[in-house]
Amino acid sequence: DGFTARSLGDKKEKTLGMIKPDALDRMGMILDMISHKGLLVTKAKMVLLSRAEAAQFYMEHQSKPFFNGLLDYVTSGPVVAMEIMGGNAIGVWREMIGPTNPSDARSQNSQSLRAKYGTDNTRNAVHGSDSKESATREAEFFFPSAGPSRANTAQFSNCTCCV
Ligand code: IDP
Repeated sequence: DGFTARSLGDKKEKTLGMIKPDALDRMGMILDMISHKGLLVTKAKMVLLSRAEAAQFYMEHQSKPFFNGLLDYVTSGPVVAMEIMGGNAIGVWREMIGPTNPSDARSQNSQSLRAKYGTDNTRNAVHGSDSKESATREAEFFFPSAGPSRANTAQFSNCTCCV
């Protein structure tokens, strides 16, 4: 039987995941892992971020020494943004991706996504919201609920079975 949003019952916490440019060719495996954890991808979009958009997404890091390198990296190719839903989705997805630095990830749990697909502290394959507040802000960034369409992103009507 297929795994549907209906079977989530009241376990509908949302988080925002992003497959970064270096891991785009791992998308199939990443989607498989998400379903195996009992989470559901309820929205997805492939986007080539402009530098200004990337700076907006990562605004909390604008004063960090790695900010420019981070913008170079996340604008180097398309990313896939995903709204991921399920019980404790924020925590489960953070656990699945592992720590920021892939070498720490490899020493902690070799099965995490950053352990498997990350290269270094910048090129770490995936993103995940770290709190309810950032999940809301980041989901709104990629999947705005209202307002004018963003010029460079395709707008799709979203399935309403999960809301
Ligand atoms: P997180 O993605 O694990 O939440 P953050 O501290 O929010 O980590 O950093 C955002 C992103 O910035 C990281 O995923 C990584 O790509 C990059 N980054 C973080 N710390 C460093 C660093 O010390 N050097 C280079 N890049 C970094």
